[in-house]
Amino acid sequence: MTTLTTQVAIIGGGPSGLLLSQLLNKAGIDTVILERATRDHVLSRIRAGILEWGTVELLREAGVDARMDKEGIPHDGCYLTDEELMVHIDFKGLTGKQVMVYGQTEVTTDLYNAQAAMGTTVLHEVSDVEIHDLDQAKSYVDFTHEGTRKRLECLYVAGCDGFHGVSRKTIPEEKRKEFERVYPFGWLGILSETPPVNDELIYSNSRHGFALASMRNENLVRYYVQVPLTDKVEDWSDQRFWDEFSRRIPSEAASRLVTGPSIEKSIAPLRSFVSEPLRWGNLFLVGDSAHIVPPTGAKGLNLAASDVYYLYTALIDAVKGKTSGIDEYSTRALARIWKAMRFSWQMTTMLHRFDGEDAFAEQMRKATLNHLATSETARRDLAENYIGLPF
Ligand code: RFL
Ligand code: PHB
Repeated sequence: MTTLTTQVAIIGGGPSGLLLSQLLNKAGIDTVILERATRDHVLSRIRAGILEWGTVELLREAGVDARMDKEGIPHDGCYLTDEELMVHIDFKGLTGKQVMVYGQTEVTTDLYNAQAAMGTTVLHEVSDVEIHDLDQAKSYVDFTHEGTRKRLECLYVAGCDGFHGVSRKTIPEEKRKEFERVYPFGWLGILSETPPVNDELIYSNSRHGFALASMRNENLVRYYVQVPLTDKVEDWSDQRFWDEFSRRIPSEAASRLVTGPSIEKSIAPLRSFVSEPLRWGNLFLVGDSAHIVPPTGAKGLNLAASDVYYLYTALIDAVKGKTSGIDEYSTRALARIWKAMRFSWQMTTMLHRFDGEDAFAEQMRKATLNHLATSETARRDLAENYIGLPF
């Protein structure tokens, strides 16, 4: 059997795995990334669009800031609206901080390029990954690559393989505690080469359901509408999407809407999920492999980044023999994860209509938005969470 050796084996070459690898390599620690899909496949997944400033700074630390600084768009605020109120959340004025509009596909592209320049081994199209000896001084990962079974020996394993990966499931079921809430709707998202309907994001709770107007650049929009879980992408022609989207955003914004063909269209279910603990022997879970948030708070990729921050600093100490950081990793990361869980759940509850909900629920949503409209303290609380709690 071909045997490779590294200090940190990284399962999954999405944003978590790539960023962790890049930061460890910069600190002189050797890594190998095992990724199930092709690079093109990873780069074709249109997902997050909003980076917290802490994520921006971590990307700088990783040395992948040049294109982000040129092409990313800092945003000072966003709008939350229902059919009566339009509330501006002035992030900059309330917290002194901004967020950055820069797509996940761009972050991942920059990281793949940086990893290639670093000479890191990234193996694509690996399958049947099995993680072994997590309770021993050294562990190993067996996998199939280019038709042969191979082994990767390592000191530590980072499980960066997303919600459907193998890492979390390697932790014995009786040792895991899982928390989950599945929401009874999904988001249908489209990408279209048209100018944004507004210069800041609009989160809109209309009587026809939720819509979000986001963007990637001055001629590329990312728009979403809440849809029933039973809907399929094929049910949504471009025309149907534009009609529905324009009746869900404020009429003044709709009057400026420029429509065009979609270049991507997909439906994502909404879920909150946490699996505890994040550590099992030499294995550490990072990002979506351990937790999922509904996209309403724009937290998924940013939580992956804060996990990476806690883990990479701890691993640097651990390879030098100081293990207090890896011992604390799970507790430190989970404290921040649960706060982002709460915020994402609160934003989702405030902005969506739930089938079969009672009149009380609607009044609660209205009162929450009304409170935001009239209380700077409430707006500051939202802004502080949106721009990202400190790592
Ligand atoms: P990923 O991106 O799922 O990457 C995991 C990688 O692991 C590979 N893999 C395996 N490799 C080897 N062996 C196996 N057995 C494997 N199983 C899986 C996969 O092929 C993949 O390449 O997880 P990661 O790296 O933790 O990154 C997490 C983020 O992708 C995710 O949290 C965000 O996209 C969530 N998200 C958003 N986050 C934000 O911070 N801001 C946003 O504005 C935002 N918007 C979104 C979002 C997610 C969305 N969807 C589709 C879920 C909008 C949407 C619509
Ligand atoms: C996006 O641009 O894809 C996006 C922005 C904000 C969110 C979710 C997704 O809350």
